[in-house]
Amino acid sequence: MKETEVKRIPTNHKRLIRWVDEMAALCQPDRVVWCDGAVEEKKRLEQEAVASGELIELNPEKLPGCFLHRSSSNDVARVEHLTYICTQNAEDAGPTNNWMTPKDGYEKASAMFKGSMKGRTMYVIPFCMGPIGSPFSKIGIELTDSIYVALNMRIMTRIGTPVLKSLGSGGEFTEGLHSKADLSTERRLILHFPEDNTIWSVGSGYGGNVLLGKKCLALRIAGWLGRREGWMAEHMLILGIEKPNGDIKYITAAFPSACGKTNLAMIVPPEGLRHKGYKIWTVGDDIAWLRIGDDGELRAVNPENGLFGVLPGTNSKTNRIAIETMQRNTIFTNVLLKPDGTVWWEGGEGDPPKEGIDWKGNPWKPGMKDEDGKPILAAHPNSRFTAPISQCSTYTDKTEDPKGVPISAIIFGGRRARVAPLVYESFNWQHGVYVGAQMASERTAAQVGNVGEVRRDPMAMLPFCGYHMADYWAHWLAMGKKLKRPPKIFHVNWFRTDRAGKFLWPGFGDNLRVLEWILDRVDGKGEADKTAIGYVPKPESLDLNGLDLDPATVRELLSIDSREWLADLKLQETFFSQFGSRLPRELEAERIHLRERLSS
Ligand code: GTP
Ligand code: SPV
Ligand code: MN
Repeated sequence: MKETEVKRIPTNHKRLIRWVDEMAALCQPDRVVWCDGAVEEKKRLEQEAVASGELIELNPEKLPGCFLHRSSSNDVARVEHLTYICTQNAEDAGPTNNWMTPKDGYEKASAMFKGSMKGRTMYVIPFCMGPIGSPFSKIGIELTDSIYVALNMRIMTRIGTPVLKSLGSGGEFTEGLHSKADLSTERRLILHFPEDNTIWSVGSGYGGNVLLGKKCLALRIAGWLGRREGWMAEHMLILGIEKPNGDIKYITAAFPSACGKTNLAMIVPPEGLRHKGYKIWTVGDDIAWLRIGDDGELRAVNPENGLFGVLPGTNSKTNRIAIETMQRNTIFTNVLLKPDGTVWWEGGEGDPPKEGIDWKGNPWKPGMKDEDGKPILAAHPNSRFTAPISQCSTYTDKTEDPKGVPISAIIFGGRRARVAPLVYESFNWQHGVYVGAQMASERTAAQVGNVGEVRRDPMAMLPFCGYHMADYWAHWLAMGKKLKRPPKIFHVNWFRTDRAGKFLWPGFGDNLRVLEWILDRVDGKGEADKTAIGYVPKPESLDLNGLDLDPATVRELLSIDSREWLADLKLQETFFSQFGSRLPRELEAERIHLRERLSS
């Protein structure tokens, strides 16, 4: 082993220094580099990554400060089957999580980490989830042998010396260890040890598997902490809608991965509603930490500092703000490289380019087929961009407010070709928690698995709830009781289709028409029919001005088919049955009431 070379240790936090030493002894890097977060460091890392081929510099005139990264082709999405919660008792992880004992977890992963950083640099990245210095923020340290991870973490979180200062000589932090190791799926594990405030990730270099502040800390570990400390960590966007009179209402929305959070978080009002003068403010696009403020209101903070957004389908018609945001200082992952040093993906700007280099690094032309006759994609379906959230033109400095923004409505939503109507409102908080708990959605490319298959995904948290799902629902119910005015809870579905599989609802900017109705309901206005599943808008209570949608389609979008719902309820009952007596009786009661209402 080469003698580990440590440049300079910028902290006197003894436990931190000892832990870094121990992990370096395990992984045996050639060098240990503490990241300070400075601009010079960013430049240096970018140069190194370009020299090693991990990044490709894009056209500096057209896309200044932008880079392309190609991940290993077996490493393109979160791996839920390799993601574990490691607790002493299996019951604490619950039936929806993979589980190992901490002893097994540490042993299995240690064998993979052993010597995995030989010949590499170990970066020590101090990062803060939430504004630095806020009593509600959480600090983590990620040790990684990936320069790509280091560069992404500095966009996605607040990193470097200010974080170490805030940590002081004895502060609490989440220990995060990551190594790409050999990128083999056989030796890949994403392990959470909530009892030790520790995350170990090995064998991947991509997204939520390795940006440990994101799903691992800000959802799985934070959820565990939040349950003890009386707050919630949720897979939600946070958005402000300002009326011309200056009144801003904030909402959160939980949709499963690749089901429209980033898009809704920076929604552009459609032509037909422009005259109403709404302004949109983006507070967060993926994760919300929810707390009860001193005033008894629900408040939301975005713990992140950047966007890690889906690219396919993103263009200036569907999401103009995202396209503008990614014109500089952005890392593109797994997209097509065009001859002019810019990038493209399916559903991106304009027609497919005549040629380029695809996400795997091979020459590409439109219409190319693989040996099975399937079209060869220019970009991977889960290709993504990483950009600072502050570059978003709808960004608001409310994102920096340590107390968070007050929430008026919570929206759940899924990708359902059938069953779920465009929008409905729950009867009250308890029913709303049930609506979230019974949610289902078609699988997307954001995780390895069968795209399109319908699965229950409660509160869009199936892959991210770091403890027993039934206890998580009990926590939701308990939080509602503590709130002075619990926000109203809604459910939306932008993805209903006709028999030919075409979306019935135009989606994107037009979703504001649904948000308008939701805000009306919050204000005690907006007309609705009381149905078996909740309040559904009367067609005339949606402002469809400028939208060419025939009345039959609108009726279809808002229709509820009891037979379909009863069939769906069966699947939901099967899902609930695995929670046994731990299922909160309030949710069981809601389920029975729904069945009765649908059957009558
Ligand atoms: P994660 O980052 O994985 O958590 O995803 P997300 O929930 O932020 O999803 P995102 O907004 O990135 O959208 C995912 C895909 O859905 C993209 O291809 C979008 O173009 C598409 N999409 C978003 N909103 C709509 C909509 O209202 N209608 C339709 N048809 N597609 C949408
Ligand atoms: C998701 O899959 O929900 C994402 C992307 O937001 S990842 O960072 O991979 O979790
Ligand atoms: Mn997400």
